[in-house]
Amino acid sequence: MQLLLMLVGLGCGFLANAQTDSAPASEHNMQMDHMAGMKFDTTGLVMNANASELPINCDRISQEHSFTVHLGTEYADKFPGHVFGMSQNEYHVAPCSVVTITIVNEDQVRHQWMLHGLPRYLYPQGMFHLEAAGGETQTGSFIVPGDDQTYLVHCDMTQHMEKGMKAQLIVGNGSGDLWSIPGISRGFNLQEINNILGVLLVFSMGAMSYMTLLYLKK
Ligand SMILES: [Cu+2]
Repeated sequence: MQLLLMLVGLGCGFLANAQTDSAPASEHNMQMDHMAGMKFDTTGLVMNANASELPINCDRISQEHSFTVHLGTEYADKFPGHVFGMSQNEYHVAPCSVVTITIVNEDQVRHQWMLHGLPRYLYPQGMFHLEAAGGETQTGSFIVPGDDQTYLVHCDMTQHMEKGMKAQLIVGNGSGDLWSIPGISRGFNLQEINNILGVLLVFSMGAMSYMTLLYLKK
């Protein structure tokens, strides 16, 4: 019995030591991550934030833009067939501007505001990313390059983009609308393509029957 108590005591001591040892290490990691434009905790995360380093085709910050975006099922109501939504599906910003995004997650599930296509020498994987746990808010900034470009914004949680969490950020004059942006552009319509294929099939069958008849008449 005494041996058992000793073993339990040793085990607890080891665990307590492990916890006190790991606390400074995780604080250190948080600081390191913060320096690289990253911040994460139980409320969510900010990844690749950058409000000071200029893209190579910018010689100064031209303007500052701020947007507060609400995320949740409520914003899907006006778009039939959608489940999740964003309060804003299009953003217009000036080339070389610094853009600050605040997301307010009104759902209980996690949501993201993820922008793709930024220069990789400034933003790892070309991405700026905010993520908020249910009921939480996150804020982050990034600087857009100097050319006219349309960037994809979406939530990358499984099926959230397909169910409505998709937007576009237009720098300058942009490079054309992306497809399937709720309230802005049309989606990829499979039904329409099926209809066209159906008409072609009927037409080709008719033509073949006519030719067969002509052949038989000979
Ligand atoms: Cu989402």
